[in-house]
Amino acid sequence: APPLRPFSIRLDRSSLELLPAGPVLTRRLSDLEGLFADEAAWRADVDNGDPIVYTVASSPVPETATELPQSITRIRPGDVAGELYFTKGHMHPVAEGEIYLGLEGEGGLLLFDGTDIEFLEITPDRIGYIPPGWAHRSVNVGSNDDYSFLAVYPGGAGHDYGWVLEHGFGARVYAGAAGAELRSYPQP
Ligand code: PAN
Ligand code: ZN
Repeated sequence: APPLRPFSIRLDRSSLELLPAGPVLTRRLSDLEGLFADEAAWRADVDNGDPIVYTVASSPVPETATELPQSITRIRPGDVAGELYFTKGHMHPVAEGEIYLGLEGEGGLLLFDGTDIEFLEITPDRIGYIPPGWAHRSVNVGSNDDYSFLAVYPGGAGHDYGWVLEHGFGARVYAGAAGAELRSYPQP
């Protein structure tokens, strides 16, 4: 496909929609198989309504090399046996950077390079920087509200979800008495 012509996109501040809109992806709990620590609790919640965990609404910019796509992820509040709702998480196989801009709610950005763990707090108007070579997962750490953010990433970077199944994230995020708790686990 030829490169796009210049155009602008409106971010509707009340609905947090991108206009014009592109494809929207919906991830239910059943799409997150093998990712939550408590498998039995995950299964029970899937059988009991299989709730939507997050949506990803893309702009019309395609994921092709040299283009710069954007999307808005909205994560619902919730947990599986105390483990807060999150995105699947991925590594970009072509090592390139990415930015997230917080739009609503309280989020956490869990980053893992296979050795080191970082956890960034993302609230409205805060930008999180994801350097090349760091797998990333977003967590809704708020107890009642959606967490939404805008992502801007290189269109040729690709998305490797298998990396996460193999390496994990080095840590999990739980609802604690005094807010979200990051619990790291031993590395294999
Ligand atoms: C984001 C993510 C989005 C959904 O746009 O793709 O938040 O998370 P998963 O892709 O891990 O399900 C991004 O990081 N793009 O590169
Ligand atoms: Zn990414």
